[in-house]
Amino acid sequence: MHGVWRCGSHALPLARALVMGIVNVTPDSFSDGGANYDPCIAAASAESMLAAGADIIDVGGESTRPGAGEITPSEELARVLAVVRDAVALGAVVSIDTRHAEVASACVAAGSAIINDVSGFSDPAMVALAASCEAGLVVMHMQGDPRIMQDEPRYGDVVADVAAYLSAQAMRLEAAGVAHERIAVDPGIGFGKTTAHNLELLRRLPEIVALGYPVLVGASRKRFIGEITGVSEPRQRLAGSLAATLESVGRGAAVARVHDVAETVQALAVARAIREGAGE
Ligand code: HH2
Repeated sequence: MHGVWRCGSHALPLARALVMGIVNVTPDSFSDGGANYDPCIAAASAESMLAAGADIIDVGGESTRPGAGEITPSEELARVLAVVRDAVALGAVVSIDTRHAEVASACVAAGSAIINDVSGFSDPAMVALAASCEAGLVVMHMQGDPRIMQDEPRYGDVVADVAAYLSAQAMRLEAAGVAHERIAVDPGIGFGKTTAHNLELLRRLPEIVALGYPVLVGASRKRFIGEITGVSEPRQRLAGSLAATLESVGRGAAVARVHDVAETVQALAVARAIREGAGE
């Protein structure tokens, strides 16, 4: 199954995996230590990720790091809006990473083509917004919320539970009038999951792919990589992140959400050439 992911005026082809570059306009992201908190630096990061081959730029203004505090939607919007505008002006397919309908709505009006909601469109205001626009949607699974999600997460069968949730949320969006081709799903690596849960989700990713939506995986620099390897500094987890991306794409992931775009593009090109004999 290939087809396209419809995101506003863009129809993103799914014949090869797409790379989504992460721009966190936050002071406290676990993964980059706040390197892109200054909007000018964030816009420059977006530009270099595009030059390195990013298909999508994901802009976020709220850290969802386990235990992170919440900020108001207006503070979040003040962080992201200029960066979204700059990235749109560069011609990027821009995704807004937010749980707040008010932030998503303003960013879609500013040209964002994708709403990436780590709370899985559980807020009716997000569903209403999704139904009222043409943006692509990322429906992510999270158990609990960022403040408490790592306090002893429990599942019956983690893959079956996550798949059932994603399917129900996607059907809810479709029932509200959202076209199937606008929806992508994401198992939410690290969101209310132990290392064993994350590994099981990645190993059995084809069961999520079988739902019939493009699957996005965000494993880049995450804590489970540190737990497996003993590497405690997130910025030192590139090699582990590449391994997770290649294993995910090999199991059918359509989109890789990553910090290190150039390295990911290179790794995916080689893996694809080996699989398909399609070297450049
Ligand atoms: N992970 C993070 C944030 N947003 N969105 C999707 N769809 N999937 C993910 O796995 C995902 C996400 C957390 O990572 P990061 O943005 O690097 O860190 P922080 O939340 O601390 O800013």
